[in-house]
Amino acid sequence: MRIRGVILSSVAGLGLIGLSLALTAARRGERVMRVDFDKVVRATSPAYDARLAPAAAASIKEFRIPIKDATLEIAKGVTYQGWTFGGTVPGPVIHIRVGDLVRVTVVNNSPMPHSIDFHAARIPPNIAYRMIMPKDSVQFEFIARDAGAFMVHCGTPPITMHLMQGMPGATSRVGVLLPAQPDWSAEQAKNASQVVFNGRAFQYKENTLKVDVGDRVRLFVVNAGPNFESDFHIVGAIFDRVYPDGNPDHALEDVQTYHVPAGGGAVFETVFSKEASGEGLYPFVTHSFADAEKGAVGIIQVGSPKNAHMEH
Ligand SMILES: [Cu+2]
Repeated sequence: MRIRGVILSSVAGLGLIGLSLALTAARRGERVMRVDFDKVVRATSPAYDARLAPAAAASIKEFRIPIKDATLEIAKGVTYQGWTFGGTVPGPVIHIRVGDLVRVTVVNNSPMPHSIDFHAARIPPNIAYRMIMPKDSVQFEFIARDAGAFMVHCGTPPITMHLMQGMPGATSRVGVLLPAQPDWSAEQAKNASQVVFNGRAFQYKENTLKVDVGDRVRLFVVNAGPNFESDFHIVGAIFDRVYPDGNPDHALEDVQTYHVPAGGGAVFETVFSKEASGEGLYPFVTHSFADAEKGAVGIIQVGSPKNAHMEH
């Protein structure tokens, strides 16, 4: 039985960190992996690539993250000028293992000050998360001590504005964006015009996430907020495991819906076994349906169902 890893992220400038549930804490030599997110850019067309590749074996992982402006599409035909990590919303997905030494370099190639905040790190934020002026950079390192699905985001005030402009880096929903540009007053009133998985409304309804009958599917859901909870649910399935925070020590069993707080993460697992949730189409939603109707709905396609369309 294969395990499929899927990441889902919320809103604007956010990055997600998936810390593998496999707690292989032992150091695996001192091999170094380097990734420059100026060169490694996740596909966003026809939909943001939701697959999570296995974490590399190297125990030292170095990441270069550029901050840059980009034109982004939050719903069909609705674009805005966003602020991003690595040019996409959500930003890069950083997959590391507990015990890894993680080195981060953030380079600000945009015309305004930004910063970065790694929820996965235990680190003095006044140093690591300081303001990065245009053309400046910041470097810090930390040991990954906690398993989970973590948010990465810009922490420059006003933080909600930086989040709605596209500066989260990881998993689950909520775009508080109006046509053309984010609307500050609507955001302050918590009045979202779009609520999205991985940056664009309804993208996984049109481009379903495909798995095989018998697959165990693992979803890393991080809620970028900025201001909403996400009530994650798959129609026609039960999560046999939910890991609040993504921590294997927090496991819950047989759950229908589980909420992910703004700035939080969780890992969800279900099996599409032949005997139960077999071949078919399974919508995943935030069960706060006003948000689902604004874009936070996608479809997991199991096998090759004959009537491959949903009535709702
Ligand atoms: Cu920012």
